[in-house]
Amino acid sequence: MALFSKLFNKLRGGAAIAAADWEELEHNLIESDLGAALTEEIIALAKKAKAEDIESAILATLSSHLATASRELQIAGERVTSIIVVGVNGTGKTTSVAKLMKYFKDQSHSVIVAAADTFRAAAIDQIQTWGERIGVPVVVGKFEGDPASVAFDGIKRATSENAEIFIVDTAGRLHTKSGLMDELSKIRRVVEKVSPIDEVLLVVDATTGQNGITQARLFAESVAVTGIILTKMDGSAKGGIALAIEAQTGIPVKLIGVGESAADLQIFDADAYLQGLIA
Ligand SMILES: Nc1nc2c(ncn2[C@@H]2O[C@H](COP(=O)(O)OP(=O)(O)OP(=O)(O)O)[C@@H](O)[C@H]2O)c(=O)[nH]1
Ligand SMILES: [Mg+2]
Repeated sequence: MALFSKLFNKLRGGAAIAAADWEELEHNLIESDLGAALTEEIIALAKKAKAEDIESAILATLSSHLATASRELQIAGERVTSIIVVGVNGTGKTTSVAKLMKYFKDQSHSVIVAAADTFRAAAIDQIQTWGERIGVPVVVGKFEGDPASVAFDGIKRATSENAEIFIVDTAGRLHTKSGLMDELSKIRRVVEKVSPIDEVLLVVDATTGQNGITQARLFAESVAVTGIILTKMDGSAKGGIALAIEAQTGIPVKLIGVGESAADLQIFDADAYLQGLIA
């Protein structure tokens, strides 16, 4: 990433910053998916600052746009922790659920998953296959059945078996389809009848850029999203997107997906991320 390294190196070497340098920086920031507003803000502020203050001013601005809510996955401890995974079609929800299965299993937590995507028969197979591979029970329902009832069966089983982690995989949906958004609320409600929900994780595909950010913003307006899983970061050199998402939604990126296998999940480290942007 190192979006600012050229500028900072010039400044450190005492060189003057020419108009072409600012243009190049602006171009790189936009290219990195940082977004127009944030790019403009950073350029304007850097141009105004004294040469010796530019580096710290940029870092402070970038930092000020990070989400302030906790980035840690909320784990209940005393009772089952419930996590619902939501997002638009094809963003990587089911794969992320598989990654979470492995993540928690690796920490010796007992995990149960509900396959609440009943819209496609293949979706049920997909999550079942992951469950078998990782060794996590997957509660399934009938193809085209009621997703909320699968979630309900899942949380019942999770509580009766004293599982520590319960994860619900949901079907892809567009935030504009109000019927489908209502269905998510219904899934929430039925789970909450049995046990509180700790996390609603929105899966966003990093390679969809500004479009993905808009989807995330609108999606978050209709569901109480507690964190973002930013997937396909392995396929995107556009490092600015995590900050752009946080700046525009205020929701913390908690996890990133860096590949298609169950092990390809990383905890998002905001400090290391910012250092990577400027280094
Ligand atoms: N490179 C890469 N591919 C990913 C990542 N996460 C998911 N994928 C791929 O993206 C495609 C879609 O993933 P799914 O997990 O099925 O996506 P989904 O959101 O469940 O899709 P729907 O249920 O149809 O909405 C698959 O080919 C995954 O292997 C990632 O972090 N990196
Ligand atoms: Mg899926």
